[in-house]
Amino acid sequence: PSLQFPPLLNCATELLDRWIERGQGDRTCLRAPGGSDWTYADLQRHANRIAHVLVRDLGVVPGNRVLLRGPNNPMMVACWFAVMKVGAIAVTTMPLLRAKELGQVIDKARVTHALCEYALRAELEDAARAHPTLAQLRFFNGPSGTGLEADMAHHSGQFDNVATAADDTCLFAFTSGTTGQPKATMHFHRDLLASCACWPEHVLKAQADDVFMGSPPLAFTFALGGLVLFPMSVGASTVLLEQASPPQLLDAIGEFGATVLFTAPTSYRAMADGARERRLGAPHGGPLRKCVSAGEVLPAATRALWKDATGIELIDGIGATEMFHIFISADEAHARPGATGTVVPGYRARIVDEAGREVPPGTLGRLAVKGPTGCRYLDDPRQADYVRDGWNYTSDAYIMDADGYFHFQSRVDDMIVSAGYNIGSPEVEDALLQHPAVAECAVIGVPDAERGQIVKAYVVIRPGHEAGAALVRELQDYVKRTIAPYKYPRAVEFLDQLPRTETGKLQRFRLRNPAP
Ligand code: 3UK
Repeated sequence: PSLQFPPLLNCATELLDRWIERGQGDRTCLRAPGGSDWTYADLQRHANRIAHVLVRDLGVVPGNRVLLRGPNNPMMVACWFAVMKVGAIAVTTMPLLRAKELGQVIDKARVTHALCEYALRAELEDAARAHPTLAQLRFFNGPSGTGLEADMAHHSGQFDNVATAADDTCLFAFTSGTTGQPKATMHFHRDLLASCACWPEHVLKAQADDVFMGSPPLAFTFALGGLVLFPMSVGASTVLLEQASPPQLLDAIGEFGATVLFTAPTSYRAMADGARERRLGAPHGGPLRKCVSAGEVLPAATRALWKDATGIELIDGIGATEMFHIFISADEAHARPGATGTVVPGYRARIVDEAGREVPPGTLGRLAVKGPTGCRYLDDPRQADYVRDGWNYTSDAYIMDADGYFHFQSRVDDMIVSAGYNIGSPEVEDALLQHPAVAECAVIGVPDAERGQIVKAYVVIRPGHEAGAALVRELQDYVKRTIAPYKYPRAVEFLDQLPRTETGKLQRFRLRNPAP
């Protein structure tokens, strides 16, 4: 794949129809528990029929915004490709959104049409009643012979894709909103194909016989890339799981023989014991060979735990909805504990100070990136803050070392300043995670009259340990022995679970301002 694209380009043609043109339509494409496997030709036929429904029955024209809503399953992928084929814009939404949030999405994206999993229809129907611009809804995976599938039966499995421009928008992806109002980011057909040519090509290096699997919802671009675009760009197959809690994921890895896995750091941590018992991992003779972690900082302790359990070195990568996918990462051979990795070929990255000037290696600053993908917020004044001179200014505080490895410190707004010291939460979290009593933890700064802020840790303990003053003291001493003592948590609170988004991200603002 190259980063040069012709003026007319449709990502469905490149990722899906090309395989049939090349006589490879019989390759397995999509698999799901309890369902039959779909070949590339099956997916094409489904997507083509849905494309006809969109154009002929629902009146979709290029540029219309089509909301997609459902768990990760083959029909969702067929709907997504159908939207690409007709030159419309896919507006992907997280399955857990309620009517009020769906209403915000409908307004912001000016959604006129929706394709939705039957089981998730109630909230969308409520939202559509309150937002009548969304006039056309079709439901799939409902009672047999009804809904979208019934309409599809009237149409041909052949469809001529709309000749979209390479820089026509095809996707509105909403940011996960760990803080503030969600923003919509716009991506072009060529952005998605450029993404396939960068990180997957240079870092992941998957092959046609790989079996992809993972937990994030397809509305998260980490999953749209990792579970749909990247496997299909190499002709591999992907297993779609509607539910992928750590135990469910462990079972599915065994059942389907997954070779490439995408999930969040906490999920690797939760699966480690089970993975060890099942002897998952190519070094132990199993099929699993590549494990990708993104969405949150990967603690060195979690990297070590997974390596010990499976023999597999995790591939960490930082991506962002704004950039579509991963731009700093390291493959198994180049991974360094405590570092996200080096810049992905195709991208440039640098660390800048408050004034936007590049700082020398070893200096803390804000991460800025530039490359073939980039941020375009839909109708949002924050665009001017995020993109300047083609550089995308992330919200992440990083240090680049002399070897060009990037070390995540914290989100810029989460940096703890205590008695004049800068303290990044991940470092304290990593120290705590090495203690046998700690299942999960989160560290934030809380206001303190004397020090400005103090370090506070929220800890979920493992079964068999007891919360209390003795454990607090033990954890504090442990951190003091593991990293610079001034970083130890002066406050420790035990919780049953940590507040997280649907994409596995910690919601630090909910720890700072607990709901009443
Ligand atoms: C944080 C990380 C440390 C970081 C994403 C891969 O997470 C994704 O997109 P979002 O828009 O969030 C972006 C923010 O999440 N983050 C993500 N990965 C890492 N921090 N180490 C990491 N490896 O704060 C970043 O700014 O939800 C990840 C691919 C596509 C994505 N959209």
